[in-house]
Amino acid sequence: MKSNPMINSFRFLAILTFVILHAVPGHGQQLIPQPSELAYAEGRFTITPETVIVPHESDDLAGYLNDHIERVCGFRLRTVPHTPETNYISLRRGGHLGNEAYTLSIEPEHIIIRGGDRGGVFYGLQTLFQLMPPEVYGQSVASAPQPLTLDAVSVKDGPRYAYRGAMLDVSRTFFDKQAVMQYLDWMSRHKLNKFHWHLTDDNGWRIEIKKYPELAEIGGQLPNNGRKGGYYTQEEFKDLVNYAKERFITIIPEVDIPGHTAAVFAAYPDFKNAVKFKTKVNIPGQAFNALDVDDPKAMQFTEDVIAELAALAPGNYIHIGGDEAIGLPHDKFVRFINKTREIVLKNGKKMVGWQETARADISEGDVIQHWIYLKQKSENSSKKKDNIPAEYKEIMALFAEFMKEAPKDPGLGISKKAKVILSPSGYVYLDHKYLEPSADSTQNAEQERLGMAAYEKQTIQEMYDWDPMTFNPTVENPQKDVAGIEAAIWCETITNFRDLQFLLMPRLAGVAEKGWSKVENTHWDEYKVRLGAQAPLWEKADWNYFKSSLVDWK
Ligand code: TNX
Repeated sequence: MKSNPMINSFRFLAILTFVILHAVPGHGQQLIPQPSELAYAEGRFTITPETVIVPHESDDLAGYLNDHIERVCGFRLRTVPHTPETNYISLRRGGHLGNEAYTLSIEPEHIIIRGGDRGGVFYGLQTLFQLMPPEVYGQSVASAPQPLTLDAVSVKDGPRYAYRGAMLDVSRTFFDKQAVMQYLDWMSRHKLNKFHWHLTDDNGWRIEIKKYPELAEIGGQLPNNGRKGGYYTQEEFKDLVNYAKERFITIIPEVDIPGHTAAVFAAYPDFKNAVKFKTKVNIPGQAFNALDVDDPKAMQFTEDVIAELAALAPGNYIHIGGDEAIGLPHDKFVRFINKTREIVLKNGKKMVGWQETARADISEGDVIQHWIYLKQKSENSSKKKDNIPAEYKEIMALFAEFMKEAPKDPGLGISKKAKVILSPSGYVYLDHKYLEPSADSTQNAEQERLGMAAYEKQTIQEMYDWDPMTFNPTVENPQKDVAGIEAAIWCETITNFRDLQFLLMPRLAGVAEKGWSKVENTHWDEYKVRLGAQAPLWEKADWNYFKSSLVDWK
């Protein structure tokens, strides 16, 4: 490219002035997930009010970029159809890059982001934002215009897995539309692309179903440890589908059936409950009930609910739950899943189920989610069992049987040609309590309160140190059979959005890195430095993250 001496000398002055105002720390050490390739170069580019955006087509993603620039710089850039000589940000496509892959190059004359597809451009932008000052994650527009200088860098990047998910349990604690939007923002910032929305469980039914209004009206307002009830109207659901789509996130809605259905029975007590125990059981998170495949009313209900959900969610997948149907006879469980799977397929969708669904007649195109994988570091789990009252014997025996079967599920599903999503609880269940202390003692009470007591506490390092491809020998050929990974946050101990933030971060960032980055680029010692560099961004976003004492927060 020809360079104009006038522009060059102006740029030199501009750089001198603005680099002092806006030097970006850490030379890109703040990127999470770590890109495949990253190289620093000489020089800098300064975004000024004269900089223009050259979108790929019409206004594609330029508005989104401008929203972020405005927070840092206080001005928006013009978009132009043709690439000028210099001083532009170009958003391009093609160049033999794969889906979601991108290159980002910041040079003194310009910034060029090239994506293999639109998702790739989007992720190139996310990387660019992480190189900007923390205001980029703030809520407001900069009050006075200020140019922004960025160090020259060249990034070549693409995902390890096509499926990079995060699950949110809105049943145990309801989160409104605004909170879900923020959750989606945080996912997209870390290049996660599947939002698994756990919409129903014992504690609450959270999605309006027109044919069964009591589900949300009664099942969404159950007494729930003093927590607010609530549900999403279908309109809100659609808004969130669109909000997610703008962030390259597909929504995978889950109705958890046949078990975990106390909210359904509360709304429709005439449905037959296929689980009957002699003792009335009260184990937190466990209501022990299940829809009965031999009850025509319950099956009509299943059919109607899935039809409405399929019409609402444009993605390919519906998650039917299927976990922990303890006390439901095996034969009834299998027939229920078989029937429900047919309903999902009939509605033009594919089925995802928790790993137990591998026990039914699943097949090619189905997906199972492998979750039962604890890391027991000590013997105190058996001690806990001794404390369980004698009248629960029947249930505990069934539980033991259930857990014995569980390690076979992934292999069983694979033998039936299903694909596997990895959500091993020991690594990606973010409702584990943090083991190491916080670097900030004002977090002690929260740390004590939040997370499931039943799990052994884990440090953030222990939960980061794993490789999805090798951790579990029951998945023999992960290259072929693993679709991707997914973090899960269950909300039994969470009472509000601040609590949720506390358990989500920093661990969600670590799971995102395991889903995106090459395995050779994910080492704790190096990762924790990048993690520490997130602090200014997360502070600016007013996010209540756990300040692990294992990390030097900047
Ligand atoms: C198991 S994971 C459950 C949930 C609980 C979670 C707590 C799964 C499919 N079922 O019902 O909330 O453990 O971590």
